[in-house]
Amino acid sequence: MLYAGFDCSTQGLSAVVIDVSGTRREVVFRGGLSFDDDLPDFGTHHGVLPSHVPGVVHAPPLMWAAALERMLGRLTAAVDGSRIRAISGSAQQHGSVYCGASPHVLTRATSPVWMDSSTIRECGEIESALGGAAAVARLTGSRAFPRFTGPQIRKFARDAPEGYARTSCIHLVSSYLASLLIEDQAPIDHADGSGMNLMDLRTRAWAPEALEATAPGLAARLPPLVPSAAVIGQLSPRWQSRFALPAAKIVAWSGDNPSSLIGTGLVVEGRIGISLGTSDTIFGPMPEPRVSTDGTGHVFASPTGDFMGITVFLNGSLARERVRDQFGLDWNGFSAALAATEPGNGGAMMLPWFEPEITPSVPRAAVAWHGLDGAPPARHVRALVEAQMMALARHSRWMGVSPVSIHATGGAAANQEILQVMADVFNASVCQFESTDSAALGAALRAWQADTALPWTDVTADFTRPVAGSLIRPVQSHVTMYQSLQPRYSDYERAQRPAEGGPGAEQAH
Ligand code: XUL
Repeated sequence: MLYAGFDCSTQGLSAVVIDVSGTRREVVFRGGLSFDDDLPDFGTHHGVLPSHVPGVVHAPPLMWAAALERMLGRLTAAVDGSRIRAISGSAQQHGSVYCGASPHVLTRATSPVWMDSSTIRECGEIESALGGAAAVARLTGSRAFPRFTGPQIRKFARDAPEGYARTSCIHLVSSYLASLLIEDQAPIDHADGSGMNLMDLRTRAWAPEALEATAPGLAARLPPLVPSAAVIGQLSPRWQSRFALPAAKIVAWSGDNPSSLIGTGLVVEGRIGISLGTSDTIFGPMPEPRVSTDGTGHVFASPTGDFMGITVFLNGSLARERVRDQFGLDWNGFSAALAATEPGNGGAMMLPWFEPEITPSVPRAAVAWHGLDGAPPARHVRALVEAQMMALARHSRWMGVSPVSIHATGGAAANQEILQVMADVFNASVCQFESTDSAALGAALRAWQADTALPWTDVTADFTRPVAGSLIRPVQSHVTMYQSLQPRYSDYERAQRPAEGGPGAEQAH
């Protein structure tokens, strides 16, 4: 029995097929394609279209559709497609696709994606209409964010009223691709629906007041919401005959972060994930929909039926690379610098806001160093990594989760010295997890779980194992030291943040 999962990310589309026949638990296919390289006719650069308008970042939905078709071709050339029982998928969150009566008809040629930050005005308007940022966060799980779908829809309805009038159905990237597979308008799942500023997080229904505050006639243009484990239809006859596939069940597609939660085994409270990528992200399951009091985190419905919290820090590897290059180091030198310096760094600190930061909200780049004048490069490196870990810990407290174990993913998770600082700051054990295609794997696992209703721990156990030998335990003397350092770090962060304003700005605590 095979289950297939896709992930349509910013820069490419990947797929994973798992074989779970009998006692087998095996990944039998992994594939990925790059939008820029494999579909050059769409003219994207890093998966998005060149734009001259500040803050506007779009991509062509037909490129995602072409990528899905091409990947299905590769997949069926590699595995026996007739054994596929169910298919699900995930996609970059927040992006919106504007369709007519059929998902094959687009009423807007391009889709704003999550990197688009052109809707600051709309965020302000939506927040005012709904009683402020905190009220929007309480209702939808996040205050209004420029990349979230609601503000983007509002902008389209205002800037292109005719296009909006011709639009019958507004999809997320996930539900758009699911629609193509069933050749009908697919529903939006609760998890990806949480990234729109339109869904009532507690009832998991569209929030009428949020729809009202966003655009006229929006209720009629949104597909229904369904649980992430819903079977939404069957693979359409066209796909079946084109690729010799059976009438496989199509399970609701979801967002890449919710799918990655499953694909990295974060299905038990007390486990959290920290992804050290271009940006750093901390995310994990939450039993209750607590919302972020400082306005920077998000709560989404989780594919397991619970909730998940996620906080994004823009200056992740971006900042690590800047500091590495500033001192002419390579990654080995970076690790050696951490190994050669003392936890706490003799009181030296930094704030790594090389680019405007999402968490905490820092609207303009503003790097700060303290106590490091004339200090050797190694202490700068330690100051950076400690600052990043302190920020991850400080700005995830709102999730109310005390992590016992941390699943570290992303390129920088290969660095044991960074993971040691993480373990010491969080007072939790840390393991490195493979995450190259955690969202596509999560989608395949979701397809299996939806088909069988097996417990999540059974579904994830054999597919989400830590990298052998990667376990790092906290050192108690370092833990105590970092606990005493947290208030000083928090004061320093507060003092250094430039005057704020606009969406994403922190509210009073
Ligand atoms: C999450 C977010 C990104 C995209 C990337 O809120 O905007 O992680 O989902 O694909």
